[in-house]
Amino acid sequence: MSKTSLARSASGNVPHARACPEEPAAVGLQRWDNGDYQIEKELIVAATAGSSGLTALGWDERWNSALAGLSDPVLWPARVSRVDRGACTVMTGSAKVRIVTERDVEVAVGDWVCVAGSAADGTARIAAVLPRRAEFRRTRPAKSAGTKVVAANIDTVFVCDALDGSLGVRHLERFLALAWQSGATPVVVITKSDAAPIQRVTDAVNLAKTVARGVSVVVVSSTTADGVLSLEPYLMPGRTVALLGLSGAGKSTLTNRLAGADIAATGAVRGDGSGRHTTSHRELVVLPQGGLLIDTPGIRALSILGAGDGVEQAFGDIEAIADNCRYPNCSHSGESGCAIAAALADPQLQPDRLDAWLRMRLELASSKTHNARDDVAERKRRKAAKFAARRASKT
Ligand SMILES: Nc1nc2c(ncn2[C@@H]2O[C@H](COP(=O)(O)OP(=O)(O)OP(=O)(O)O)[C@@H](O)[C@H]2O)c(=O)[nH]1
Ligand SMILES: [Mg+2]
Ligand SMILES: [Zn+2]
Repeated sequence: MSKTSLARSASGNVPHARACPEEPAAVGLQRWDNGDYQIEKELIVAATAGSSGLTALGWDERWNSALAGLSDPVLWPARVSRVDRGACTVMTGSAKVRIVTERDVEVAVGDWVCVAGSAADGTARIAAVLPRRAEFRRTRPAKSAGTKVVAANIDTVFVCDALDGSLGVRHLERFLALAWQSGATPVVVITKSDAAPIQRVTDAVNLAKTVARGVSVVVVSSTTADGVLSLEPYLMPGRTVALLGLSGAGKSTLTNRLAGADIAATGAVRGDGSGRHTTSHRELVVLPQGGLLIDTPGIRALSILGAGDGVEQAFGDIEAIADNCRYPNCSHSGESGCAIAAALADPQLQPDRLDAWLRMRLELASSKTHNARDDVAERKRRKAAKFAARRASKT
């Protein structure tokens, strides 16, 4: 999916890479902050022990081919489960390993990485990040700082919206556009059904459906487990789901419910319905039933910068009408032959939704200059990552 992130090892060509990579003997060691190594005590999740290692984490033939393409038999694959400043945690299929990350190698939770060196002697380094198949990006809090990947290699995005929350349809549209842009399939998950009367639940579903065209809308309660079973089709072994939404939407509580254990911290919601940003980092967890979940901190400000395709997909209903405008560059603001103007008489087309679409198109147009700046930064980052990978593979 992404063009980014392939930092190749420079350790020379080798006739063939392993069809089935082995883990290094030292896997299962963790480097602690004081620099010591200790046996990693915490297994990924009890359920993965004994299951088929990397496959349980989503490894498949396509990833194997991507690794083989690097033609370097000393690299071993692992999936990134957590990223911190200067270090990340990777899962090898049997243990978690902490690895120091080079400043210029951008890794995201969910990435498949190829590691050079050994965890036992502290030489483990990320030599390559396999090209992502899907990535959910958001703008960094500081506007000028470009975008960052929230979750990589995801199959599904659960856009979580609490019945006691304040997501709103306009916000939901943005989440959906970004989810489509990610390459994953969005599902709207309306949470806390136990906290509202049935009529409010029905109204919330109907409202969500007005903007979630072609998207499943599921209602759940993590308190009573109502509706949780309907999430099962998305949580098949090896499939990865990212939980996204506002703070307080119940993402971590749902993670705990699905994991059957209190693995993620949860926090009370304020009087105004907003959360308290309880989750401070993204984390990939393997569920007992085999699916993989990425719990994320709540996101409020959502820029659709660079998400033109996602907006097109999220507003497929309006885009289809606009295709019939007489002029291909119609601005839909009074030109003759404008199909949108004609469709406004149709009660199916809500003026608010049309407004939202027009505003997003404007936003996309104005983001083009940002994109140009991002491209330069991205080129620099990739170049630096290449050098970092070379250094890593030489140690
Ligand atoms: N009644 C009810 N409360 C819930 C449910 N799910 C979550 N909550 C409550 O909602 C609050 C917020 O839940 P969290 O799971 O921490 O929300 P979050 O989306 O992870 O929030 P951030 O980590 O801040 O992004 C907590 O007090 C939960 O107990 C539910 O199904 N029913
Ligand atoms: Mg949380
Ligand atoms: Zn038009």
